Amino acid sequence: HAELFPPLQVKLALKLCSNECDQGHLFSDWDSTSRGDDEKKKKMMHQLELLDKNYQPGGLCEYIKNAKKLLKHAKEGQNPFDGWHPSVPKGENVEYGSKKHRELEKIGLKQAKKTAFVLVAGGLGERLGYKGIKVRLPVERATMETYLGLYVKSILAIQETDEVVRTSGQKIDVPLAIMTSEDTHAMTVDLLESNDYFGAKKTQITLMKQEKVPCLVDNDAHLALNDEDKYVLQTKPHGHGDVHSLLHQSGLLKKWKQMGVKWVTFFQDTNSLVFRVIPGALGVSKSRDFEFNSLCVPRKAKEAVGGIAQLTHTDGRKMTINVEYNQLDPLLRASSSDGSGDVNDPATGFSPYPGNINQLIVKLEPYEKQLSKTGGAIDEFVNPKYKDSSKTAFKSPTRLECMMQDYPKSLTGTKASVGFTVFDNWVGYSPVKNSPEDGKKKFDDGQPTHTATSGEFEFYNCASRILRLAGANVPEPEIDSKQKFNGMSFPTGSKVVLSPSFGCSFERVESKIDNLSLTAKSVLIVEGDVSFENVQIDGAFEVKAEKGSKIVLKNLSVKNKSWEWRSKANAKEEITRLCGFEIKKKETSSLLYSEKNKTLVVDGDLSQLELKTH
Ligand code: UGB
Repeated sequence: HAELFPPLQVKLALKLCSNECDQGHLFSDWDSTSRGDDEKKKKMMHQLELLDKNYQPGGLCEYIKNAKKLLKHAKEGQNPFDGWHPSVPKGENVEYGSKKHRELEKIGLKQAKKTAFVLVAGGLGERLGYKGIKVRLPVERATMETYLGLYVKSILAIQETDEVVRTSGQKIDVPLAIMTSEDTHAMTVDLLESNDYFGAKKTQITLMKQEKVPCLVDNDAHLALNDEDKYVLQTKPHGHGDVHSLLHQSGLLKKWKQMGVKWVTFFQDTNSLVFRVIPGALGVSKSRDFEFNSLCVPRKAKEAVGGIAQLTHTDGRKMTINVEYNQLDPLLRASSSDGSGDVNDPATGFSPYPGNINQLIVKLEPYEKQLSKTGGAIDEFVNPKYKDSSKTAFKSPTRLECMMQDYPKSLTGTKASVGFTVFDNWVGYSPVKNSPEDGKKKFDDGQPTHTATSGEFEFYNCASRILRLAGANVPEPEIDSKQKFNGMSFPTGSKVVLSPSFGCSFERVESKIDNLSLTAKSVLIVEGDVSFENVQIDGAFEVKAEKGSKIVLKNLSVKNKSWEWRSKANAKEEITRLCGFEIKKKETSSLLYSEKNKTLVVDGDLSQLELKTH
């Protein structure tokens, strides 16, 4: 069939049919098929060429070689941690709002402006059961801000702090790269475009699309063809670890280095709290000169977050690394004297291993150097589901995967300093990963639910607690066990939304509060440069100072009927179904000010506020 294809494709086909690659089965029917299939054959060669190009370094033959090795290890039951002994590593524990935290934030905010941000958003989030991309989900429904909107606005808020000046003396735009996939790319572009890039410049945001990898049918790493179409290869996502090779291949790392960027901060698609802890964690990276810093929270045993462990090899090598949640229990069982696995420490009620929330801060210069050597390749793993204990056949095709947090494995044996920073859950980690049904099972099991419902309430509760730490009088949230959302109850109280432009560090928020109190039924939504002096709120209050303008609120007592979060089961509308509630807005007091370079002082005069009855 050589005459049908360009020479490079013929070369690739011959390589795939070589003894080493052993993929002759892909073409075994070709002689007996009619000429009518030529177009399909061309498409298949095109797909193979793309798969070859996308798996870097090494192409498809390297993929097959790696797969054979990993499948052999899996069949033999080889433990990837053979020879490694786990122990609890030492890291930096930071109490939000403490003196140490304030100092770290001061250092970190300076670094934040020399940081490039990378959002991995190629996953579809099947566990959540949401049709769209996860970054389109609203973080909360008081304002309907999306995850992507919140992230971009947080980056812009960092950019706005003081002057953002580089060595060239020019103001620079803090860069954001987003890794998408075939599943999420078009919808991500659409979300950005239809929201005018959430106020960022188009050139500030770079999209990098990750490609899928071919599936494997057996232990000999034969590639899988589609059941319905023998000219199409089955493919699946390769995992978030692709982000490193994409950053390398795209040339972004070099570009950022030239711009004066010092740090790269990675984060995931749904964690509304991530930017609350980034300034402090950057402060830790800078002051301890960490080349790699994983953000962590205290982890409940068996929770679906990886655990950071120090692994020491029998030959003396050491590494501080994430052990993924499905591997932690067997590793701990194998190495403990009493066979206990992933269990809580009775003294604290948490696993002794800090939970990796996959917010990673790397130092750009050594990272860029290291990737130039490795091409960004990350240790892979395979997780085949076998038909039976003979481990000879799979239930369905599998594929190799890789994870972004495994980057430090490539640093083992070097002098690189790898560390981690722990913040409390309430301020650092609130992902939305599970459907209401799976969340309910976790709820019954006493585990965090990581649902759209918990995500929304945790967001409000975090802001309320920050206000409390800043001296405001906001009641602690309480659980009303009679009020269930999708069968689950959560701590709830005042619903507070502090937008990134109100303050991107604790000190900035604190500087805006001088005697503020809220009742439990209150809703407070603040955006922009707003300060509170002797303000009492018992109702719903939205206040917004547009960019460049300022509002000072003094001696005010805002009172109205407020809003209510009402439980609603089996709603037709998708988001309502995921959250299990709808918001009944009764009355809202609101204030918007947009005069540039001016300050509006509202001193005891309620008539300046608009009262909306919905
Ligand atoms: N993602 C991609 O961009 N591409 C892919 O191919 C796959 C995913 P999940 P999981 O912090 O909560 C991770 O599926 O299994 C993106 C860590 O491995 O949410 O819950 C995807 O869009 C674990 O150690 O990951 O586990 C999303 O943004 C723990 O830290 C991100 O990758 C856990 O997250 C994560 O994808 C956690």
